[in-house]
Parts: sequence; structure tokens; C-alpha cells
Amino acid sequence: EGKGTEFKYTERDVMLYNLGIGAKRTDLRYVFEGNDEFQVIPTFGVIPPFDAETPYNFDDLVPNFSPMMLLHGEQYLEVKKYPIPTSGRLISKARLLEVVDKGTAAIVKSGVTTTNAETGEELFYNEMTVFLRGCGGFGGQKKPADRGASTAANKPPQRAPDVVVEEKTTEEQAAIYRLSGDYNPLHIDPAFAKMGGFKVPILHGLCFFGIAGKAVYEKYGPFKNIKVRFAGTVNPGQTLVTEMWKEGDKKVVFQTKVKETGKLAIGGAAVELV
Ligand code: HDC
Repeated sequence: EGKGTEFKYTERDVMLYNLGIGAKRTDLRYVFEGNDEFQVIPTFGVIPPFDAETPYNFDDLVPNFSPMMLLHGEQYLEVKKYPIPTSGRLISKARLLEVVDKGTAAIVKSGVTTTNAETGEELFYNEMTVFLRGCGGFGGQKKPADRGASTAANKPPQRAPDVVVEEKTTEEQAAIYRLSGDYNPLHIDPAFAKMGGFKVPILHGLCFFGIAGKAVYEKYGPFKNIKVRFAGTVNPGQTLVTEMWKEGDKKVVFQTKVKETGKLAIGGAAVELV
């Protein structure tokens, strides 16, 4: 475990995050600090841990590591306590969970606990999986361990979805989203994106995770946890279609497709409601 990385934020950071995942000027509770219900959309819980110092480097874990070949594979977030403060000082501590050998690719999973530095209370727990193309074949374990909700397959049921929400991203979506802390050039620099194998800079996984999570939150309310697999890339400007199935009292299974191509962008996804 690392020694902990501080993350300070203000209401301005909250509004910038909300705008980065598609909040509109008319969504006053997301974009106006003077609104009575001013709040941060709960998927914000992935932001404070993002820069947490890790007690390892990818180079030490897998062969042939290249930042251009790194993709975000999966994300799991637990929100331990509501309401989420709209400003504060948090501490995140990261640890390595596992390294998996997928043959041509490798998967690295880390777990990050985020506490409120003022109260000592745990606020978020995240598990992030990165998919490292070209870094497999080193003879490591072949399958990730079962970690309950964070690794569940969440296969959508056969019936038609209970709710469908469509949201068009803007051409500037990644350029705005990155200001919340993920400055990976893959999402802004055409030359870098090209070296990674993409025609144009692609959208951050955590940006379309936020857009889909916002749609689920607005329909079903706050969640205890949320898990997604990034199944396909999204280009800024494309339209996202999120389909939701209520399963029992507390669970919503969902998936997100790109309208223009019909391809899956988020699969294996679910929330457990508060
Ligand atoms: O699914 C493919 C893909 O392109 N997904 C979309 C990726 C994406 O767009 N991510 C978001 C953008 S990148 C980003 O935001 C980076 C960010 O800036 C920083 C990240 C965080 C940094 C944190 C620092 C600490 C792809 C390429 C991922 C996989 O496709 P294929 O190679 O065709 O794989 P496939 O044949 O389907 O499966 C091979 C095995 O891998 C498993 N797998 C597939 N997709 C996975 C995945 N595992 C985890 N996550 C995924 N997304 C499959 O299960 C399969 O395993 P097995 O053979 O054992 O069944």
C-alpha cells in the first residue's frame, strides 16, 4: 500500500466534473453552486483516487509496457457515505490487487481506498482494471479472481429494457472531461491517439462511465456501488444509448451502446441501490 495521496477540491471542481459528464446549463443542481440541491454526481468517486501514488510501476509488472497501448478495462466504485461533500480534502491509498495474463494482453487491477482527511471516514473504494495491449504472454495467472460485485458479469436479461436513455456527447467532451484530472494525451492529441491505433482521440472510459452512471442515478437514485466493463471505444460527438433493467429491489443491470455504430461501449454493468 502507498502512503496516501491528497486530493483537495472545491465546488468549482464539482461543477467542472458534472459538465464533463454532460450536465446541461439547465441542470441547476449540477452547475450552480447557489442551487438548494447543489451536488456532485456520485460517479465523481472515481476522481479523487485517480492520481493516487501506486506502490508499483507497470514496467515492473508486465513486459513491453507502453502508455500508448494502455486502455481502461473495467471500473468498480463503492460510495460509502452520502451525501458526498461538494468540497473537501481527501486521502487515497492504492494497492496492487492482481496481474492477469490474457495471452496477447495483460490486465492489472488496483484497489484504492479514499478517506475524508477531516473526519477520517471512508468515502469511496475503487477497483480499476487497466488493459495493457501487447503486454501478455509472460506466463502469469489466466483469470481474474472473483471479487463479488466488482467482478460480476451482470448479463442483461432477455426482456426489453425497462428504461432507455439517449445522450449525445459533444465534440469537446474529452477536452472538458480531462480537466477533472485525467490528462492522458490519448484523449486529446491526434498523433498520440494514432500511435495507439485510433483514427481520432477517444473519449475517456470514465467520461462515458459518468454519462451512463448519471442516467442510472437520475432514474433510480443513489447507489452503493457501480461496476462497468469498457467493451468498446467511444469517439467524442457520438451518441450513447444506455439500457437499464431493474432486477429485484436493489439492483439495476445496464449497458451502453454507441448509437451511430450499434456497438457496445459498456457491458457487464450494474449498480446496487442504497
Ligand atoms: O474491449 C476492447 C476495447 O476496446 N474496450 C474499450 C476500451 C476503452 O475504450 N477504454 C476507455 C478509454 S481508454 C482510457 O480511458 C484510459 C484512461 O485515460 C486511463 C485509464 C486509467 C489509468 C489508471 C492508472 C493507474 C479491448 C481492447 C479492451 C479488449 O478487446 P479484445 O482485445 O478484442 O479482447 P477480447 O477478445 O474481447 O477479450 C480478450 C480477453 O480479455 C478480457 N477482456 C476483454 N475486454 C476487457 C477484458 N478484461 C477486462 N476489461 C476489458 N474491458 C476478455 O474477458 C477475454 O478474457 P478471456 O479470454 O479470459 O475470456
